Amino acid sequence: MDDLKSKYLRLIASAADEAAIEDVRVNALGKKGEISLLMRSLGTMSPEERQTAGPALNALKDEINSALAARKAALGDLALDERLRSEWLDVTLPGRNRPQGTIHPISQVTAEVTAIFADMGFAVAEGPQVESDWYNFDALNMPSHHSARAEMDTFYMHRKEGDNRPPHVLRTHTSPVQIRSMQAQGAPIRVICPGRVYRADYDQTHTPMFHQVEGLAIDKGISMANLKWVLEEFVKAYFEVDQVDLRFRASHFPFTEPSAEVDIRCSWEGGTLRVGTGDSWLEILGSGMVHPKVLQNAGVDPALWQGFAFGMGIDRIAMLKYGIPDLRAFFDSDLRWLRHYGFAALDVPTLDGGLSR
Ligand code: 2U9
Repeated sequence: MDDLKSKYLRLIASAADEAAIEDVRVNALGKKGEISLLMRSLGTMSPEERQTAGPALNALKDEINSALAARKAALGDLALDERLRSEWLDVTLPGRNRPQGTIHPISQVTAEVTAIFADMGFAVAEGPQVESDWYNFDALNMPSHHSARAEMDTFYMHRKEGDNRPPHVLRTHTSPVQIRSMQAQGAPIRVICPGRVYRADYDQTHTPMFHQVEGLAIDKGISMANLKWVLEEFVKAYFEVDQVDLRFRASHFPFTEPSAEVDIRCSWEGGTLRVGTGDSWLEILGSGMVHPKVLQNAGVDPALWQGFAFGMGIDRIAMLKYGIPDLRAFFDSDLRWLRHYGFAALDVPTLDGGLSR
């Protein structure tokens, strides 16, 4: 009996879970268990033998039963301890409200440019990316024989066989939006038109889709002087410097007359751009006085109204301001690049709060 007792107490102590405990119980005290069989053999003993073996067997059975119960309770405690350890939660930790995504540099720069021109009284207008060739070309003083049209590497939409009307195009600039804005609201008007534009061109400095922002101001008595002031204010605010030097170089665009390309004074010391000082010039935009034919095409009388327009590449000015070396990375959706060059979602650019932080 002592052998049985130590054997079963050892098995119970080493039982690792409830199933193991149950196995031990069946082997010892089940119908055909070792101790049960011994108890059944009491009937075959002499009365004297039974008098000592009976109470001893009962005591053994009780001891095994309470060892089983104790082991079961201990395993339950261990399981509870483990759950308390692994499911522990510090409810005093602050909430984790950091957004997962970032604002793409192109969205950031569009917001910055919009904030600057909004402060000077310009509204924002948007329009379709698939345009008729009239809005994209003719209205802008680029008739079908015009060489500038051929130079624009235009994407043409498909026409059904036998339909000889000129095909629609993916707009090559946002200028059609200014035409639509003038048609809708007439003069005076001040708008900027940011958005996607398309040209069939792909190399280190060109992607088939890129972003432009164009501006238009039409009123009575507007001159190049107003253009120059607006652009100076823009460049100072955008590059976050107190002083800039602009250089207007005579140029030619079909939709403006006279036309000028605008450079800003800068330096490239140590490979980083500094705007305002230095001996280098950096081209950042094109501009001019809106051609009278363009005003007329948009339903505005050029004898009463005149104004200026300008256009720039958002991708290009984003690269310059934020030191982004490769244009094509803008459109790769590379998460590491987006985390590096992206902006915090809650930092909305404003002139008083700061454009970029
Ligand atoms: C209307 C009248 C005139 C918009 C203008 C430019 C000059 C210009 C380029 C800058 C870099 C295009 O993205 S880019 O390649 N743009 O140089 N854009 S004047 O002139 C307009 C627009 C609309 C009704």
